[in-house]
Amino acid sequence: MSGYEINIDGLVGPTHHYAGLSFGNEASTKNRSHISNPKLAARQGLAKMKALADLGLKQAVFAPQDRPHIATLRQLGFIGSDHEVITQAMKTSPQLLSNLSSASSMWTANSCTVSPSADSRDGRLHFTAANLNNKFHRSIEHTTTSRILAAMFADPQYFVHHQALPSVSMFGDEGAANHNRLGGYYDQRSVQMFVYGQQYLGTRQAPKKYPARQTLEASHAIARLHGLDEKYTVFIQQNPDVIDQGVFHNDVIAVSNQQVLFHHQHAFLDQQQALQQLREKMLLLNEDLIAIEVPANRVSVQDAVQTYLFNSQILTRSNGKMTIVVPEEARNHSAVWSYLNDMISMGYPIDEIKVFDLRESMQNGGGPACLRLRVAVNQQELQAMNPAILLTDTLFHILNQWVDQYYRDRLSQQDLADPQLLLESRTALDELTKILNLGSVYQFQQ
Ligand code: SUG
Repeated sequence: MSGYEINIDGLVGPTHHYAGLSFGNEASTKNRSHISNPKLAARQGLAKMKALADLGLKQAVFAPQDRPHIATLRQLGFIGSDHEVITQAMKTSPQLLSNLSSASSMWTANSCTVSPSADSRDGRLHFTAANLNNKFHRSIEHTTTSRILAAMFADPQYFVHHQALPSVSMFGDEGAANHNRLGGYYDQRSVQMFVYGQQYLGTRQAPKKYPARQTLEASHAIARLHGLDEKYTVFIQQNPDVIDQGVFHNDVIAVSNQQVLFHHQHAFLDQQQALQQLREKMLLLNEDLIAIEVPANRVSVQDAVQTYLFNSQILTRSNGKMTIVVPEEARNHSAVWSYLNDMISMGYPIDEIKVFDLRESMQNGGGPACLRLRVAVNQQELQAMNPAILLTDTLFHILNQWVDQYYRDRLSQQDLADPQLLLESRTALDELTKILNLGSVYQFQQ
């Protein structure tokens, strides 16, 4: 194996709660106002990270954002001390305070789009922070995301950071959740596959009920910014009908690793044509596409949305074989579990299933793949990145202790106005920046 894929998982923030903020994401809507358990959420995420690091994979940690976001509340006209700002916001609209307190940055698949150096014209690794402009609570993430990314990948000799695209509907961008890379070794040129929900300028099909968050115009802009070669880039439209069934990101219906594309029969518009295009581009690199298409008569779109079968991680182990990482919900569903067990005996490279309890994140529509950002690097880039974010046994223990010290095991919407929560969160994040050697990445630190 040459090159590495680093999975950078979002550490769940201390204000994780269920606010029903994401129209089109059915789990978010369904679990609105449920009591959350931030401590358990963070521990569940850390347990997954540790298990993958124990498999010998490169695993890293992405810091959460500071919430409630006082700076935005001030921008919206709330004044006085930080405590007064929060109290007034709660009085005016608990839902508004929820928006500014969401721990949604935990889903780091949405933090940015990443193009490895092997694919870029200038031979550097490119990051574009996602504007996430379809949802207000997520649209405020990208400034801090950019700072955290820069603190993790600082050396300009290897890493390039682009600011988020203009925050308007035409350039709606959801980051890596709508992006896949197919090829051979991680540090060799591969085909980049951008999946968009809707073409904004034009008359192509669009979903009717739920929003298409990613536009073709945004995907094109990112491919340009990252200096990608058209010969090895494809733009595929997500099936608008499945967006209307709750597939708000492409990573709820398809996932790739190296040559493998694991996807549902109804994932894409004009599916066979789209796959043929991908296959042809991969052949230019002497790679064969291994398309694992799950038929609707084995797993319906509804089953996929309920269990997050495709929001799985497919990971290459040191022997070249692959493991699929799925949430507990996939094991608890008989049709999905039976398909998965059949699939691993079909002779594909995937021959092992690992199951994780990620219930706290799942209840807001975030499975194993939402929680991680994939960054493919070569040896020099691995050496050049911030080593303090890589998960070791020691870091795992430190982070668990840190969570136990600062996180609550119960949080409701009412609790968001508690000034003590702001203090706890800020103290926790201040300490975390030292643990992960991030410098001053939060506004309250300046
Ligand atoms: O953007 N949920 C997130 C889930 C993101 C999942 N990411 C990927 N599929 N890659 C979203 O819809 C819910 C927050 C709330 O309702 O409290 C939320 O933001």
